[in-house]
Amino acid sequence: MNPTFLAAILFCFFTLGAASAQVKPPAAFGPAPSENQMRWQEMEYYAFIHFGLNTYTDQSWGFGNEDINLFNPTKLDAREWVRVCKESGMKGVILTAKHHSGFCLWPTKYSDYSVKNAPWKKGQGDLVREVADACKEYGLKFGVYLSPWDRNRADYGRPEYITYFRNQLTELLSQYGDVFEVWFDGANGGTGYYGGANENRKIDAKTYYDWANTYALVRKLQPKIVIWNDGGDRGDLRWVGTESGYVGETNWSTLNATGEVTWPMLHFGLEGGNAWVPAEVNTSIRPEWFYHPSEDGKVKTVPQLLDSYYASVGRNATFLLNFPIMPNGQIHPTDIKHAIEMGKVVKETFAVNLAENARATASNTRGKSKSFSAQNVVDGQKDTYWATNDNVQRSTLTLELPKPTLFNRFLVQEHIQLGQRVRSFTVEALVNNRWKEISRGRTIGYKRILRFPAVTATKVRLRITDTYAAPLISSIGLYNAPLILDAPLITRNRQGEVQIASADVGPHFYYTLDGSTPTGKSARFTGPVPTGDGKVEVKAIAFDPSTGKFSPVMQEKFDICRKDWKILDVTGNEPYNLLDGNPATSWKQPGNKSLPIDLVIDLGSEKTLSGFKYFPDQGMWGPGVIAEYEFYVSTDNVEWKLADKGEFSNIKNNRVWQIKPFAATKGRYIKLRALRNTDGNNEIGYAEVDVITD
Ligand code: FUL
Repeated sequence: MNPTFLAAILFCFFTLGAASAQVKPPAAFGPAPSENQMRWQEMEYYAFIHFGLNTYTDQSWGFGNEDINLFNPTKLDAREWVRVCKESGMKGVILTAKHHSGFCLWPTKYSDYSVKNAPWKKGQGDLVREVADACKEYGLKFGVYLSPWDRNRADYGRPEYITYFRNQLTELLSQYGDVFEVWFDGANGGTGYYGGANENRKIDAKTYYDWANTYALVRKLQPKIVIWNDGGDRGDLRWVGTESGYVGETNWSTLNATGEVTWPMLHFGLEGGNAWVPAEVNTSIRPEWFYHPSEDGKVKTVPQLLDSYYASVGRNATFLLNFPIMPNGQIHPTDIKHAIEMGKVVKETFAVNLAENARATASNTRGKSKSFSAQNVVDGQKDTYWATNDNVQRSTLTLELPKPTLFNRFLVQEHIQLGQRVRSFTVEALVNNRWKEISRGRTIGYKRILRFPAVTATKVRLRITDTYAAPLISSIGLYNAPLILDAPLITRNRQGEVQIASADVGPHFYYTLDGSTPTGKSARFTGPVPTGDGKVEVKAIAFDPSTGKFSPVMQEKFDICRKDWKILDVTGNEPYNLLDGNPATSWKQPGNKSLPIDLVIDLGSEKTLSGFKYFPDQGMWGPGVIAEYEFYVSTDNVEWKLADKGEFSNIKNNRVWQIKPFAATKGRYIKLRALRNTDGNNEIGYAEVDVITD
């Protein structure tokens, strides 16, 4: 036989034989990401930049008539912004090309309200170009925010505006190279300048923008883009229902393609939904999106930023962190410092997978095939995965570590290209020869990172306890993150129990109740500490057991316990948020009241009162911060004595504890009367209210 012919036959025999022995990959389950969504998801962390005329007027939302001559940054260098983003570990930048005020950061042909008429670079500047070019130079992706709502345009609300809006989109999506994401903010309609009309205009965000055709235009101009839209048709991504920097712990990347999207759907996704709409967590490094000098002291700390990282990237979402730009055109040094430091911690934490040399075995492997073996979860390849047979509901993957290993993070990823499947799982570690559950969760998705106090283990196992279809796990990582040792937060609840906590998980806390400085020999905090009814001074420190380092000391003085206090003339439990010792919870007076608005509390028995304390709501929207007050004391809730009155100076800019001493007076009832708030409306809120006795 001709040897070439024989070789051909043998070749066919072996290749076909091998192919028939091959185990088929699992079929997709439910919706799955598009290539664009997949590429976007893998970016994980990227920046928002808010800059515009609002920066010069100290506003959150410009009215649309702000003086264009104000826009004159003198130290702007977009390359520097992008360098900071890159150094912080971010993979892209989304610029507010046009915010609600309508002012455009590029010299659009279609409006005069843009940089071309501003003093900056004598009208020759194009900030969109500068940022897009800097992104190219630094290897970051570029995205744009184009507000659908435009408070400057005379034609806003009429069909002509849609043409204008699409013309602008066309400029942005065709003149600046690749755009990875477009952001269509949901805020829509309301009062505005509107070319001098100065009126209130309402539109229906679902129909007015004709999203179907707007999206078609976007996709035609930028085939690789993802669309974020909060106000209209389903985009490629979803908002998570809060701007505070976290998504639900359980987070499905699905919604239904049509129908209403409720808040829980935004925050947790919709289990079993028929469309792939993954979550993007957007938050600002400061309370607000645009720069306000009053927030220079409120830049999120490294632990707070890390917390958001774990509550976004670590929960199957991406993280979009905003930098407000200062009037001089720069990012504030504190923001730079915190962002870079946070990026460094993330990089160091996840640099080496402590499980990379582990031997992985599984209770079940698809067709017993090597292609789907457990070992794939630690092979460093993102496209290989462990899979079980199709009908397996519960399964276990065990990692045998070469040596006892200390870790406090567990990272796990599903191969989401074939759908999000896992519905619940636990993580267990073999510690001193006994299996111990160290964490558990419901969803995994693209990436899940669990935090827990450090353990030393020789084996770790992932137990899939419920899943829609065979679990496809593409990677598992173990890491030992350095603990961030900020001075701990000390609170005392209504029952008089003291709690000590920090942004990180894992530090030990030591405390004293006698005024002495805590050390590693002081009482260790293991749970709420009862402190009785009286006053108490608590000092605490955090300690990292793996480095032996301590945090600075935190000190708090608490007055009498508030357990017998009753808030009068209110219903439900929510008002008691203002007595719960937790500065993050608050209560707002019902909206139908007009000023002055009273808060009346029965202290349960007569006290000698010598002052009061007020901590304003820390929320961003309508917090109802009291600016002017009167404080009354009564023994019988009938006759009231004015104990103090005045203003909370600078509370608008700095929402810290307000402490107001007054001449000692006896009473059982107190009344905090709000005369004015910082926003000139009737909203009144409280995060905490307390008294000073004796
Ligand atoms: C919000 C806007 O109204 C804010 O000003 C900011 O741009 C933020 C990212 O989205 O809805």
